[in-house]
Amino acid sequence: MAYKKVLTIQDISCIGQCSMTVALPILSASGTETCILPSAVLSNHTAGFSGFTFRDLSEDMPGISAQWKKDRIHFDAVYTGYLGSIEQIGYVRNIIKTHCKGPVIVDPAMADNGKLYVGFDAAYAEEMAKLCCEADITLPNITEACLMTGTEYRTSYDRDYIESLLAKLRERGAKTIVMTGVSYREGRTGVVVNVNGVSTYYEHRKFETGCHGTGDVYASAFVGALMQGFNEQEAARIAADFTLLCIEKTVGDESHWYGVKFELALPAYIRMLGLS
Ligand code: PXL
Repeated sequence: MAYKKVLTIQDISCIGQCSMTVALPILSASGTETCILPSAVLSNHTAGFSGFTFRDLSEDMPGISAQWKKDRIHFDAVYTGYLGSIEQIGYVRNIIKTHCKGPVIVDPAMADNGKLYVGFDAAYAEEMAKLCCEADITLPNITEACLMTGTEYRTSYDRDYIESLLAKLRERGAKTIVMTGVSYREGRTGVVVNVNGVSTYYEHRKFETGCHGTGDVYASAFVGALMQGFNEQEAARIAADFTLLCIEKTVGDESHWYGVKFELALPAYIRMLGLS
């Protein structure tokens, strides 16, 4: 069994089952040593609560990196999610350059359903687009892919629309693209994995109600599978099956509107990876 060390950079939302509080347990369950660099600390995530506190940790990043440098700390991969500011994207770029000796996986984690998350603007989206295009693998949803390519967001589309989004991302320099939430027919959705310009599609059932945090659950499970030696297509399928199971365990509980009960699906994830 591979034992890899990954650094994940994303926020700590104290409440809400997203970003670091899902990445850390999911990556650990995958048998991956997980180091963390919090981008910001929030009282809770920014979607649906009455408000939120936000402490940007950008300023701490250069010092943390300088200390790691003294001890020659390196990671087998770096996986980034929700970041705190444009300035921070620059720090993250330097940390990747200094400490990463393997693949860089960037989840833009900035928009969904045609809209940027509260607190982000077009300038942030543009800087994040650049980071995604520098990465070895990026995992945008359709909204994020549209923002990154200046394309009009549509809820109704066909394969040509998705392929043109992928082509535009590749023109901007994107390498492997894992596009989530791609639905070509009623009741079904899936993920397109584009490697070297060639797309494969994994389709699965679609739940009518979307759950918050599934993008983070998906990206974390994908990275965990990748670290275990699965290729991009296999990792994309495992992450999709796991995310579906997380949603299945959550739907019907209206008190749990803020996230998914991913903990209940972790044993199944471990089995999907062949670890038990
Ligand atoms: O799930 C993405 C995410 C991560 N972190 C914070 C968020 C969101 C989405 O709303 O608000 C703080």
